[in-house]
Amino acid sequence: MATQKLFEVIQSDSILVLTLNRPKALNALNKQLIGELHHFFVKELKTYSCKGVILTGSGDRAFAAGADIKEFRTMDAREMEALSALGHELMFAIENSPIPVIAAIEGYALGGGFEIALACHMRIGSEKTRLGNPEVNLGIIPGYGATQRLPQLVGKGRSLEIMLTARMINASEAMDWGLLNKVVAPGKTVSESKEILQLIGSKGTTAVTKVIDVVAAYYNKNCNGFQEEIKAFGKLSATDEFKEGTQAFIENREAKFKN
Ligand code: DAK
Repeated sequence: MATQKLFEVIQSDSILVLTLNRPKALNALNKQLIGELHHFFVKELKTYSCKGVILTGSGDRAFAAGADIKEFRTMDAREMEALSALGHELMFAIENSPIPVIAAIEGYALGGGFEIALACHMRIGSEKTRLGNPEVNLGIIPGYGATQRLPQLVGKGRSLEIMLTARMINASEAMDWGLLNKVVAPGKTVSESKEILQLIGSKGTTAVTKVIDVVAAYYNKNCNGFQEEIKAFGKLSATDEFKEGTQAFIENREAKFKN
């Protein structure tokens, strides 16, 4: 019997909505789910014609309540290492996706679930959103990049507070700290994310991709972000998008980019 997929992909109006689909386990990330997400972001995404991706969880209680604790306590060191490699590749694929990725977070995003959200380009929460890294409660540390990505968003002191106390951050605090881009009513995170992606989708695709690349360069120790910006700027000035964008300004009309 074929194994049932643990996430579903629905495309509408050039936006892909990816839904983690283990509601009974609060969408906890088991090996299969990490594997499927990895396959999607590393292999399948490039075969779609789309302007944005939304990652969300099924049900109204959780984006994802972390790694599947029941499964990972049964895994040996070799399996853990293999999962670790897969998980890190997945997070880098999300973070470096040329297409914007937004996490639409209803309810809990904890541990590995929070780490996926941190790898996304933006995070939209609801009043019921709760974020946290409770790993120290289990005698481990975050393993999918939160030790590195969380300080990029909230700085060292707040990152240490989140990871050392394991306490959950509510939506208004997450908004104040810059963890969430916007807080909306429960049930509205996907529609809000769609609106943002439609707006981004009306811009020049190459410029959008370059913004993602060059901002990522700031956090890449092997890159000089300023040099990357200079190179990207030069390349963009030779594109049809640049011609159309500037022509539209002169003609006092909306730019129509051929994306
Ligand atoms: N894993 C497995 N099952 C989970 C789960 C999880 N993380 N979270 C919830 N569930 C299951 C519960 O066991 C329960 O199942 P049944 O008893 O109904 O069968 C069902 O989901 C509903 O949960 P609750 O009954 O607990 O619901 P409550 O509303 O009372 O509480 C909660 C919600 C989110 C506060 C609570 O469920 C909770 O504390 N969940 C665990 C949160 C957590 O500690 N998450 C794990 C963090 S550690 C790795 C890299 C990264 C990681 C691992 C490995 N490598 C590099 C290899 C990541 C680690 C983590 O994420």
